Amino acid sequence: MKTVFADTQLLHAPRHEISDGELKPAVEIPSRAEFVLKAISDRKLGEIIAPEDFGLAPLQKVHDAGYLEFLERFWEKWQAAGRTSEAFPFVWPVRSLRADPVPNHIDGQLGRYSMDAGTPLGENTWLAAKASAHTALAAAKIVNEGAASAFGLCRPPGHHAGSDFYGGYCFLNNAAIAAQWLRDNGAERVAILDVDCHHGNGTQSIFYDRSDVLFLSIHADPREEYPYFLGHADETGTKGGKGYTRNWPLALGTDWAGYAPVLDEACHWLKVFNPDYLVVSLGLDCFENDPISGLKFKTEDFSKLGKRLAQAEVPTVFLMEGGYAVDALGTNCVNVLEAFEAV
Ligand code: FKS
Ligand code: ZN
Repeated sequence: MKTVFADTQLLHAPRHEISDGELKPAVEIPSRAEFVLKAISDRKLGEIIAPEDFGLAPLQKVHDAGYLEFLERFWEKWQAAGRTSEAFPFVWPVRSLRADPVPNHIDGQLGRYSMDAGTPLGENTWLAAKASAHTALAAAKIVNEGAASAFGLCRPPGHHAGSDFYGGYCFLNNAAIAAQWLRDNGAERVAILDVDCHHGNGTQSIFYDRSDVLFLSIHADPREEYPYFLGHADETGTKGGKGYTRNWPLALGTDWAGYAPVLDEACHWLKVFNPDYLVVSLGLDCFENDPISGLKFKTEDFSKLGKRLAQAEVPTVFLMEGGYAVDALGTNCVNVLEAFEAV
């Protein structure tokens, strides 16, 4: 299987995040990608290639123009305001406040275009996020050209980012951008299966009223786990998209024995939908030793996941999302991809 990765993705190097009520060392760090690259070459998964430049058009099909401009110009404005460190929002347009007009002040814009204070925005965030999206697009293109699968080593991740907001370490929704690009390049139906331990709220919201992109997500129950405000079982789509979103919130502590039947159910709906392509939002944070999440996969369970996904027999674009047990991240990731190819 080919892997796509751009060195530019390493330029987003957050130092801190707000987590557990304090400023802590960031966990979504460049070395995550380096550990995965090392496992890919050690285990000879296949060639690692850099993405071509897809420009902004495929990003504009998914994201709000004002939001993209905010990301692109952020650092310049931040510096003009005399700020030098990475940025965190501190005020949001919640219930009874107005999201529009978008404020002129950079602190207002940070709140308007974000969902949490756990996602630092820095000097090179835009460049790295754009490269991560291009990695997703290049992986989609490989599969669109006939390969059975491809891996986009996306980082920063994407699934929490909505049309006009960032959060959960995500800025551009790589999976949504890839799925939309596949739709625009010949596919009639695209399915997204999100197996990250956290609900893919951004991806769900982008496709919530559409029947051409199926969104399936298995994740820790949002009553107990980030992102807290979306991902419940009764969210199944709206308008023409009714029935084209499905969520399986799991109890904290769920292991492979509890997960496998749910994955079978998701694969059933995948089969019913009969997509031209499958995009997998591949979080590796269901791992038992992951420092920030509550599900209990063992290393060998990631191989079982890869094998089960292969049985769906759909051309598949894997895009990395979360996973923070850095020493095991490469092994767990390649376990999925290798097992997928072995079927
Ligand atoms: C733990 C605080 C956790 C935020 C968790 C974000 C999860 C991000 C992710 C992604 F794939 F997007 F990276 N705070 N004390 O893993 O879903
Ligand atoms: Zn996650």
